[in-house]
Amino acid sequence: MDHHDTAATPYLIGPVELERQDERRLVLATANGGELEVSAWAPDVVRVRYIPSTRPPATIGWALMSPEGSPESFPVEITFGGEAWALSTPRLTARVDRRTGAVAVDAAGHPSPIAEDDPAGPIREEPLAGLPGTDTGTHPVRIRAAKRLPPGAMCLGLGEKAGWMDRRGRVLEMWNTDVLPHLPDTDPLYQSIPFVIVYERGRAWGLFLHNTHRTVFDLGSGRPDRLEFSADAGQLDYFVLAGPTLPQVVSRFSDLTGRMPLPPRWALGFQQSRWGYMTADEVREVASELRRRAIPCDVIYLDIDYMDGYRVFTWDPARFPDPQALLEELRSHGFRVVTIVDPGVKIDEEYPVYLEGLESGLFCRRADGDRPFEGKVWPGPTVWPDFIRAETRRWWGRWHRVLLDAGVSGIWNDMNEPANFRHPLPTGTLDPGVRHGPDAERPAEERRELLHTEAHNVYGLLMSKAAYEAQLALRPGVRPFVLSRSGFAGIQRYAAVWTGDNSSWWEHLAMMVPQLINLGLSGVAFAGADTGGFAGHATGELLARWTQAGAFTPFFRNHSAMNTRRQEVWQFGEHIEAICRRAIEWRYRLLPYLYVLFWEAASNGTPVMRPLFWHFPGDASAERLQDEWLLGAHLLVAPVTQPGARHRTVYLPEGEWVHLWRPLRLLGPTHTAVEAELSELPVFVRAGAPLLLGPVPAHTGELARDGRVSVWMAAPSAAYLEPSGQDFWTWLYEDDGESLAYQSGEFARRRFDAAWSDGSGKLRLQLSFSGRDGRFRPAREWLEVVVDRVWRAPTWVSWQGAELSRTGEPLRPVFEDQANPAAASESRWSAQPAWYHDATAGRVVVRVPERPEPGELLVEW
Ligand code: MIG
Repeated sequence: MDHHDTAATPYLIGPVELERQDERRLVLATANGGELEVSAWAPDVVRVRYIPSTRPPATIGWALMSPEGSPESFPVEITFGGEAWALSTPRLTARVDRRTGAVAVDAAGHPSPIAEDDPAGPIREEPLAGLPGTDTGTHPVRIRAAKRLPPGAMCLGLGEKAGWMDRRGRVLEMWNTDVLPHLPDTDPLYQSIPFVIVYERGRAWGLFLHNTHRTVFDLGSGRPDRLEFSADAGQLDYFVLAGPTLPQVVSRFSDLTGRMPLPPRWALGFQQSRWGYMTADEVREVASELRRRAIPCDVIYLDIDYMDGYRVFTWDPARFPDPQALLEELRSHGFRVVTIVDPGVKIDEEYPVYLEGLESGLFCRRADGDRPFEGKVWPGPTVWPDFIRAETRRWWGRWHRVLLDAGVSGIWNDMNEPANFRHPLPTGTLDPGVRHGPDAERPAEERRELLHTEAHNVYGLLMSKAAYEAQLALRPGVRPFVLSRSGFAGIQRYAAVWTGDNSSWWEHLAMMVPQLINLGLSGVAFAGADTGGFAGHATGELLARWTQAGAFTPFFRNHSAMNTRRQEVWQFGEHIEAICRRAIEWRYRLLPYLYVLFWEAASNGTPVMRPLFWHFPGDASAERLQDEWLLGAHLLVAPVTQPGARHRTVYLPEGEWVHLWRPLRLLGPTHTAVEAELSELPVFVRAGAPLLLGPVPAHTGELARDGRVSVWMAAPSAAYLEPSGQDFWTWLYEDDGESLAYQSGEFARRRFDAAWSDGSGKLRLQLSFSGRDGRFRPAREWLEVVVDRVWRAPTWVSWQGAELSRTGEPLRPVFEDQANPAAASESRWSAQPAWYHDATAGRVVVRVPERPEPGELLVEW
């Protein structure tokens, strides 16, 4: 390989020469002694790696599901056309300019190249002084790359960052940090997901920077037409996901970094937490208030005060004298308990966790020797487990027995950036030279020691992996639950994420929406913010509005900080309590629908909480919205995020929309002012689209014996129907909600197709049920179909082709009922399916037998 004099050319890495190629990969020698590698990971995903002449080792693939490429087989062609090399798949061609080394990708569905390098300087290097080298014995170099950013495009994704949805114009850093408060430009926060989606009018491509060091994205700040990114050390390793649609990019990202496994159903319920439940009796009191006031709730969290002097995996003997009895008692009232686990281990010569870890050498090591690095967190002087090592993860996992044996159902991993009080906030963490690893679970070439600078951003990810795997090992067959503050790309495989220490500010209620939307687009479907706000004092109105909105987010937990005003939903008087109860009840009614969304997210990475343009690509008004979202395809949520507001503007995209609670129907696209009394959140449902609603339980445990469900639709109006009619569909997916048996066929799944047509002045619904797949038997005798907003009695109702008779006895829809096993199995309506028209409520309720066979229901009026 001949070396070019870099001073003689404006291009650091060009010209490039062919070094070698194999089936899916092209390796080029760069002018400055490095290597540029371009390979096809999937038909629509290309990976680019630049390895500088210092030859830093490859990124350890903790974030990646399948480093070598997706398992599908597809043809790859590599050609050289004189000026450029080209690597082509059926969906894209990645070109490398011979003279400059610049990369660009032509991809199906994109009119111009994507991920196109700045030809003036595709890659730059900056020596970084002051940091010790890696095992190559050289000093690290920071590498920068720059891509062209098309003028109208937004920059989405990048995890939970503060601020608005479109990150364009900002400089964002990936370095997990414990920080409070979250101002609009506070950066970084707790999570690092170095994945950006460039989106414009229905077309999207993504770039995942696979490097765990501190990385920085300049999203058109320094230069409006440039997307620059840099990594402090290591290789420049990135994936371009070509789309061309947003769902394709996000789904591919979930192939690359994994998907959320189906969580236990109880984790979808309402959850109550507070830093400051000091004693077992205080926890009992919270639990009994929730039940006494009929506030449905599934989970109570124990924050750091349950521990003995903040020693992880202990219980305070005076304040929590008999955890097992406490948890049993709570369980008998339907409460699960999730305990916080902090990584900092107290230095205490009488504390077995410390002694064991020390003896086995499982703590993070100082730069200057094998002694553990010491710092300070809640317990005082602490050391940190080295989660980079598989043996530490297993050892830590075994300690979870202390909690699981007491009856704990899930683990809440906090402070895992990791935070260190010895260095002042906001950057307080371990020293850069602290040593980690190697990870014995990685392939041989990745088993190496690394510095904290490289391990930092994956510390929380690997701690969560430990907590997740511990639950699988100690409680086989039961779905784990982990909630994590910190993470890296791939965190969704192990944990749900909450957005950390927000404040009880209206601004943070508003910010929750773009934060959670972007987390969803970054692979994290199961995410939420502290409802009511963590820091500062909530007001009743803020809590009401936040509870209404939180009920429609994937993870729904009321949490607040010590020394703030108490903010359980009854703390602001009966009026606010009633508003919150109603919102929480709706959360529970919607669980059958929500569960299907979680199952979809687990199957293909589709976010539960979606921006409007997910379903309405190309709608310019939808594209800029971040004060509304879609929960699944059919439910549009428009939270009120200003004090005193009693109406708000709602944008409804194309189609007919019906207010979930008001007699209001609107034809989109439209901007409309909608009333929103304090008691009411504007929520719209697509007319004609099936929702799945259930009864309201005190907690999800009651649903195991009451599987009643309503397939609920708001009738579209004949006036707005397309002449050819209109079709909507949904899955109904169910299982036991708790075990892993669904993986071996213990589930029930069927599809409902609703076809609406206008037949000579009569509106007609044909609802087809597919046969029920799977071996799970839902706990119900009847399947209920409700057609709402029907004021005239039907003239014809048939099931399986035979006319159904109208019953004289009113049928009350299941979602107006409390969960109740007796009601689920009762056969009051004889063995006959029947229907009822409630003229006052304006709805038709039909009950047909729950059978595995396909079915067909016709309703005409
Ligand atoms: O330094 O455990 O984000 O949810 O209540 C604060 C106490 C430590 C930060 C978490 C918060 C939790 C709090 N923790």
